[in-house]
Amino acid sequence: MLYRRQVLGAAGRGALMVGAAGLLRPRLGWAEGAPVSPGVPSGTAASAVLDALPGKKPLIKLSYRPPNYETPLQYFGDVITPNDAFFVRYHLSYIPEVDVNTWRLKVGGDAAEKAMEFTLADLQGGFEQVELVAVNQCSGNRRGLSNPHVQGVEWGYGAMGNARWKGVRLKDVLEKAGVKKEAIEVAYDGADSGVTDKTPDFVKSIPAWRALDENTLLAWEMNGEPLPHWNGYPLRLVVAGWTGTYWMKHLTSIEVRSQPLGGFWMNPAYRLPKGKFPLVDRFVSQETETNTPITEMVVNSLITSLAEGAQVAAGQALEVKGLAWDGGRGIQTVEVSTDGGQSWRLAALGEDLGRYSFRPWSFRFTPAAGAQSVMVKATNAIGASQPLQALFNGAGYHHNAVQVLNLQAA
Ligand SMILES: Nc1nc2c(c(=O)[nH]1)N[C@H]1C(S)=C(S)[C@@H](COP(=O)(O)O)O[C@H]1N2
Ligand SMILES: [Mo]
Repeated sequence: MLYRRQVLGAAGRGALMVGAAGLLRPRLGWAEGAPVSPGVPSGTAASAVLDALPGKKPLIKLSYRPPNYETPLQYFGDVITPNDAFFVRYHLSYIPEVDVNTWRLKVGGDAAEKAMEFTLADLQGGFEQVELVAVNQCSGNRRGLSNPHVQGVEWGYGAMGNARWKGVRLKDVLEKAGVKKEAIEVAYDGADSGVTDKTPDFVKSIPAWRALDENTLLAWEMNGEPLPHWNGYPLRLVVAGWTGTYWMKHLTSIEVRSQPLGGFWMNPAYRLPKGKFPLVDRFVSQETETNTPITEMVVNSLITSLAEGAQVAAGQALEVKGLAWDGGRGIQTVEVSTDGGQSWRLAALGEDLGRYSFRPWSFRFTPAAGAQSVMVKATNAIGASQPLQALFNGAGYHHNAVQVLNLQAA
């Protein structure tokens, strides 16, 4: 029912490219369909189109069932990503439109003192309300840039967004039900499901310590509005700093557990080879000899004011703008190189909306005539930075290689 493709006008995608994305569309490198990121597999570039889900602006459609829609670069000019341009990621194809009047959140589990049920009004009225600006980024953001390419949704740069989330602390709700000493993980489920019984339900868990962290929220509001359907109406989990996989949408139940959660989406999905990434947040109850669940986002940055291949004026000062973010330690510096990485200079950091937010930055330089590259590298408060080459892993997670943007100055 929710899969009606909005008719985008007789001229279809051609008109959209000029109207919605024309200004950012470079002359080189991109295929016909949609402004996909340079470097994604050619099949993806050829088949991706701009398409609007109900209530959303045209986004880069990578798949329709389940809906996977990426935010085009043009919407990252603001530090807060607009709700109607915020990316959409689902694993399962049956996504019910939740009726908030009959919707309930169940809280229980073998490591909870008692089982409870909450309406949205119970949550809104029963606990301290909090707001937090935080980046929601898919573990597989930029997977399409993996070298060699790997299987999965071939995301470019836009499987992420930054929003002001409002809700209550998960901790406060769990404490109302009572958390037993033996609690090891907190698991949860959403209202969506597979079309057949064979599809494993999307159920996830986080360590108990992370569930009790004050920056883990049950959120009903995004940028001052109720959550859009496609971003989890009426309630979603916000696990600030951790990748999007833990940010369950259309949340229906929470289980405090004395045993680790099993199931496909915990293992083998969303795993990283052990020791490959500089992990800080560990998820010990799920670790194996060889791998670990993905946890917090790695340090990353993006140039947002210019697209790959853009033409710029030689001999005139050019302001380059972008965003930097990490898993919540906070961005310390952003450095830019305009000489292929030989020398790096500090960019100016913009407004600080908190350590889980995108941090805007800007940098001025004067391009000389000809081919000109701009590279950007962020470093966080604990000294973690971005590699020149992405650390390869089979699922294409945590792609945070230093971006190299090629411009033409004339
Ligand atoms: N119910 C439900 N919640 C979900 C998912 C899902 O498939 N179903 N996908 C997760 C993943 S992998 C990501 S990256 C984020 C994406 O959030 P968004 O669609 O609001 O951008 O939602 C998470 N929450
Ligand atoms: Mo994801």
